[in-house]
Parts: sequence; structure tokens; C-alpha cells
Amino acid sequence: MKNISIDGARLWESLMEMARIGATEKGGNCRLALTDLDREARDLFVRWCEAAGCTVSVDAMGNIFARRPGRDPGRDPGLAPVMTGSHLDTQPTGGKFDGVYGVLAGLEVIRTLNDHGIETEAPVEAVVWTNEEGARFAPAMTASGVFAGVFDLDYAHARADPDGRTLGAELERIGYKGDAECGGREVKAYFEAHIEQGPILEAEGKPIGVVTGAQGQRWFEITVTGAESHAGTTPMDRRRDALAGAAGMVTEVRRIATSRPPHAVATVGVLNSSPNSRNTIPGRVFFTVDLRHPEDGTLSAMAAEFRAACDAIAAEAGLACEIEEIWYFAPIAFDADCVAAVRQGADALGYGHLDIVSGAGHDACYVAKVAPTGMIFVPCKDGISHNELESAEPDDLAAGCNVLLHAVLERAGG
Ligand code: HGY
Ligand code: MN
Ligand code: MN
Repeated sequence: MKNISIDGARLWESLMEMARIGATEKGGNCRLALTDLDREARDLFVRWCEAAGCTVSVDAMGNIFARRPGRDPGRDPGLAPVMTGSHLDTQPTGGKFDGVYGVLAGLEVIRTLNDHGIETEAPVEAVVWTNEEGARFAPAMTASGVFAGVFDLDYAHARADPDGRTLGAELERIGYKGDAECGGREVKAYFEAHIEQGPILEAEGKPIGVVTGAQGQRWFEITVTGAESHAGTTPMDRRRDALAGAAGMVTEVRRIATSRPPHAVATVGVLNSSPNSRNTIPGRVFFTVDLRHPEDGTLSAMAAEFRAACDAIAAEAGLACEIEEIWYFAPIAFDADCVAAVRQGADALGYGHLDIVSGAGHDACYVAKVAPTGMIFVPCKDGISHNELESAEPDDLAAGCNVLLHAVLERAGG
């Protein structure tokens, strides 16, 4: 292993400069996928990568690949790269580190290789994946999903935001609908550095999480239909109250998770009631459900129980209930050699580490379908994420980036 380290101060400065784009009053970031702020962040990343001597390409899903050539430029164009990256889009009340850390840690690895004049056998590519969060365009991890062949391009381009704008049109509008094919090319290995977004590493006092895999997820969209009527003149036993029905379903979502401790989690993140007038009984309610569990069988059982509960509540209340499963993502295990490279890097650098399964989804989970993949976690304060208070320590971020540097070097032949 080469005795080199990344420049932690430079990494922190890059993170803080990127955090100015879409900065919120409470110290977080709101930079939804394919907005003008996302474009601004992308443009800054591209400028930094070009200044680091990379060749930048953009594919049909707006994924950005900044390529540092291998030692033999003559052979380079056909050589499969070692990739590292994450996402720049955030949640509406997101933080400064979710996704961005992995993108800028990848750039810091390239900057460090340049500082030391290190040549690698394989090219190294720093990557930005489009629409990881799924906050504006569902489902999540759309562009890494197209790259991995999980979604087809037309499906992804047609995904619409709540205002009806499509992902494809927004890619065009911000100038990131690239010519390069999305996917279909060999990747030697992929590593993604990310904050844990949970409390485990901090509680255990470990700066590095060796991520062995990620739990599964099922996302649903539910429409409950009853009948608008007068809040003052409609007797309780003659109502078809869509919101009262949906409220029972939401309670069931929580019960389905709390009855399967300690791993099951379930969330209703969006709920819209119409006509949303205080003295009209709601006739229609739309809401979303996010179910997760590390075991596929249990995740399926949770989904079945949820559907049965909705049907029973709707039948009893004289409501119609449409349930659409818009996304299923099975639990995955990362490549044993990549996981070992992360663990060995942490050991060699003297960092305490812990094996961990990711509760969150990441682009690495889809890239793992087409390339040997590993992830590196670092702690975040109080395990808070998808919240403007998200925070991480510079030393932990530097430690994770050093482990990333050595894992990339180990696989790229540096
Ligand atoms: O929802 C997730 O797990 C990820 O943050 N997109
Ligand atoms: Mn993320
Ligand atoms: Mn996230």
C-alpha cells in the first residue's frame, strides 16, 4: 500500500463550497434533481474535474463521468475503469453530505493521485449519478438503475414530477442530456463513500463502516376515493370519508413495521387530501408508502399485510382503494473482494471499523448488478440525515476518503 493520504482540508473546502449551492437557512441543502441548482452543482463539479485533468462525458441519463486515464493512454480508451462516485441531488430538507461526500471524495482521490504523480493501470472515473433521491422523480436511483439495466431509458425519461415535468425534458432543459449510451460498458470495480445516515458508527465509536450490503425496499402509491359532502349536514354513518380511511391505513403502515422489530421500517412521506377544504369531507386522498427490511421474505410479508389492511379498511368504509407498487428493490450483498479491499484499507490505515448493512438505498446498490462494488460509510452526527442539521466530522470524512483512495488504488493497479 502506498504511503499517501488525501488532503482533508481540500476535501472539506470543496464540500463547503458545493454546499453554498442550494443552501437553506437551517444550514442544509435543497438541490432537487435537475433543477437549476442541480445544474449549478454539476457545472461546478465538471469545472473541478477538468481542472484536475479529467476528460468529462455525460450519458443519456445525465450521469457524469470524469475520467483520469490509465498509464498507457494508447490502450486507455478501451480499458474498463475503476469508478467512484455518488449523487449531487438532495432531499427538500437535505444536508450538506448525503451523496455530495461520495462525489467529492472521488474527486479528492483523483486530485491526490495527481499530487503524487501516481499512474494506475486502469483508468479512474469520478461519477455523478442523476436522481438518486427519488424526491422529485420517483423511483430513487433512477439513473444508476438505467446504467445497470434495471430500468429502460424511455421509462426513466418519462418519469414525471408532481408538476408534470418529465425527467427527460428537465435533463434537456439543464443541458445534461448527454449523447453517450447509459450503461452497456465494462466497469472494473465501483466504490462509493457515503455518510451512514444512521446512529450505529457514532454509537460504536468507529470512523469506518465496511458496508456488506443494503436492505430491500418496496415503494407504493395509494389513492383512496370516497365522496365529498358537507361537513355540517352529512351524518357520520352516511359519510365516505377518504381521509378517515387513509388515516387508518397510515396507522397500519406503522404497526406493520413496529410489529417486526428491530429491522423493519415503514414510512408515509407524502399525503395529499382533496379538495382540502375544512368544511368539505375529503373525497380523495393520495399517499405514498416506503417499506424496508433486510430479508426479502419479511419485506414481501409486510407488503401483503399492508395490501390486506387497505382492502379491509376500504371495504368497511365504502371506499375505493387503488394500490400501485411503483418500485421493488431486493436486498443486495456487495462483492466480497471489494468489501475486503475496504476492510483491509481501514486496517492498514489503523482506522476502527465495523461491518454494516445499509438501511438506505444508494447508487452502489444498482451498480453492484454490473460491476464488483463496495461502499465505505463514515459516521454522521446523531445519525441524522434527510434533515438540514445533517453533520459530519472533517476527520471522519478524511478517514473515509483515505480508505476510498486505497481501495481504488488496490483495484486500479496503482
Ligand atoms: O431513500 C434512500 O434510501 C436514499 O436516501 N435515496
Ligand atoms: Mn445518498
Ligand atoms: Mn438520501
